[in-house]
Amino acid sequence: MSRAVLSAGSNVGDSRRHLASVAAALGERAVAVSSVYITPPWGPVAQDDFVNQVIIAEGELTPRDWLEFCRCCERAADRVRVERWGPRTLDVDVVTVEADGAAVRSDDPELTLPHPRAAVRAFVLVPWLEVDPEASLWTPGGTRRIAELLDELDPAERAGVRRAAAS
Ligand code: PH2
Ligand code: MG
Ligand code: MG
Repeated sequence: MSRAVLSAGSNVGDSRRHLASVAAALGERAVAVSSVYITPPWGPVAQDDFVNQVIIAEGELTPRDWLEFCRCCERAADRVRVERWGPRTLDVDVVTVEADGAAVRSDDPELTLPHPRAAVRAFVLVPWLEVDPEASLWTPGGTRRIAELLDELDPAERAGVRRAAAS
């Protein structure tokens, strides 16, 4: 059994429906689903706001299987890869995988674990904190509580991540 933290984002099409498709595909493997957050686009591309959500999932899946699951969700949302950091119907990233009680670490460029940018993205940390306030994350500087990582971000970045009204 492994436990994965997945981060989903969308800013094209029916974004709320695209996010909902991930938890639906997980079914009973979804053990915690955060609220939906409206988040300003991070990165060099000017684009619409995203909606983001974090899902904690458990199952008899390897890290590779979780990656394949994410890609399958993206394909089902007709995702096309146009531009790095650019607009997308659905992006589902594997943030961490815990197996046998330990965080899996991987330098595989296709699946780097933990996700190398998760520790500095408010749109990942804020929803994750909501569903697992005690969570911690391995970083090159040591294993850190995600609440602490959030405190170290620019307050404006944290404040930009707003919980959406329930739909
Ligand atoms: N994903 C990106 C680029 N920028 N910004 C926000 N707020 N949320 C995202 O999920 C996101 C982004 C590419 O993966
Ligand atoms: Mg991705
Ligand atoms: Mg991403």
